[in-house]
Amino acid sequence: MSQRPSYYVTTPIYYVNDVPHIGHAYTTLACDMLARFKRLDGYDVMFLTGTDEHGQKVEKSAEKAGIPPLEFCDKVSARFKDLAVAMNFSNDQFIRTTEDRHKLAVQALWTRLVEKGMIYEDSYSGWYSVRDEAFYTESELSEGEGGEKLAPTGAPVEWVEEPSYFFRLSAMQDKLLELYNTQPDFVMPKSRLNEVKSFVEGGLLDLSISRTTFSWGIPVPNVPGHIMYVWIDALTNYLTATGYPNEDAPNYKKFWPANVHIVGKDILRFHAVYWPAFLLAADLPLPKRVFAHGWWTNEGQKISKSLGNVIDPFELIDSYGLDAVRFFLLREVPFGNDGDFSRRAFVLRCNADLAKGLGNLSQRTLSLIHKNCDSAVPKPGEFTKEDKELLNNIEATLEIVRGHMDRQAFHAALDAIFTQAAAADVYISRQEPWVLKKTDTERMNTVLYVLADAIRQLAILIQPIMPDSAAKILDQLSVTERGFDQLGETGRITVGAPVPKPQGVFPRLEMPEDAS
Ligand code: ME8
Repeated sequence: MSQRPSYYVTTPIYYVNDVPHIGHAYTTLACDMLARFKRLDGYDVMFLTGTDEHGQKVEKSAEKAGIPPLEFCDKVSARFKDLAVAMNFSNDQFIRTTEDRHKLAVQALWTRLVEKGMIYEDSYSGWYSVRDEAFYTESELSEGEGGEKLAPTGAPVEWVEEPSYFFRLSAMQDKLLELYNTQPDFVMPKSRLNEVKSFVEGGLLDLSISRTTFSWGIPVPNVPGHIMYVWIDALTNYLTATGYPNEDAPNYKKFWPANVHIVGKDILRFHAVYWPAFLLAADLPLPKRVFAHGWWTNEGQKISKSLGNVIDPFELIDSYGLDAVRFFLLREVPFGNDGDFSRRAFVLRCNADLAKGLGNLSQRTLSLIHKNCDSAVPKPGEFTKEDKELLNNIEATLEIVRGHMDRQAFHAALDAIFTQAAAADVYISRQEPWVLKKTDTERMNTVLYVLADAIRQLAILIQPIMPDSAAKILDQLSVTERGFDQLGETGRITVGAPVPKPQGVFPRLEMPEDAS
């Protein structure tokens, strides 16, 4: 039986009211890098993504498209699945909230909350935003240009009056504050924890969790006419995928509670307040962390359909290649901060770190080996201090990267790896193997061996972010064992391994003409 530790990472499930854009690709990419890293690091991983298909917003979008809601959901959900393929996401499951297994899980959670006395019947009258699928109090609203009421997100709100079931959120205030105080890593980054804490300290109102004025949702058990509020439905997906309500299901036992829910800052309150409140009330274990990342803008502007500046991830991949897209999104902006997308920054970053950096280093090294060492990894002589220093520093990078990955500091993890690629670049310039070719072939062999092994290790380390490019580099070095246990001396590159004429892995990108 496998003794590997488990790791469960989730993305938000995306609304199918609209096709995927760069923001959706971004969150799932971050989870993908983490999932791939953990697998290589010996964990048994479950990585979940999917689509959120109920609620008024989706119902209205289907109406607008003139097709029944489920048919509409099938279509848009398929686009998110296409995105997962195009982005090379390694998700273990793709959940849809219209699946029967999910209905079962949500209804079971509801029944459990009823049994615990946490749900009661009343009626709701107040403001609701369909765009945000959220309730707002009068004091949260502002006035738009035409005098209309607006949610803090800028979304329009409407007055709603209907019979509704309520969740006793107000009763959870102390328990939530205790959670934030005893487990400060429950919400990251820290600035977000402070935000959540002050929201909860401000007092919590009970939450309306059923709707009666439309029908596109999961029915409340035993109460005709009521469907569940889309957020109690959506959040439960994280449990559904583990096999809940069967608490003996192997995946429930292995993976619940989740290690981290990675979400955008827009939906922090739902994940860091409502979700733990539901779970605490139901007496179910809490996820270990909610990480809220920042928001991408496009050349300084909010990304929106009405502004016509939505960045299409499929188009980006076509223009620049998949791994450049994957690399840029996580390398450029500290995870947690907001980021501005610009093609100029994209091209500059990818050319500096990939084409000129790691790409050039491996191309030069492999060509030198191919030409001067009979197309095979040469036998090294004694290692000098510089040789050992380079290889040891690269080997030590894993531990540094591990620390960053455990704090979802993806940019820092990449920085640590690319600092070593830069060190290898300094090494090749100092050692000048092209000069040694004429003066000291034995030393040239050692230098090229050291470089080949350095590149092998760097390629192993970049697998979570650029799996295809890493594979191309490792193929060219005839390296078949690619786990993190192969870093350092254990996996040293084999003398005599064939090195065919190298193919470029990271093409130089052209700066777009209109880039400022
Ligand atoms: O909120 N920058 O779904 P959603 C960064 N169904 N990330 C962005 C982004 C941007 N400009 N735009 C979108 C929902 N995102 C619910 C979630 S979970 C139980 C239910 C990403 O389709 C980011 O992860 O509106 C954000 O939180 C998510 O898409 C919102 O996706």
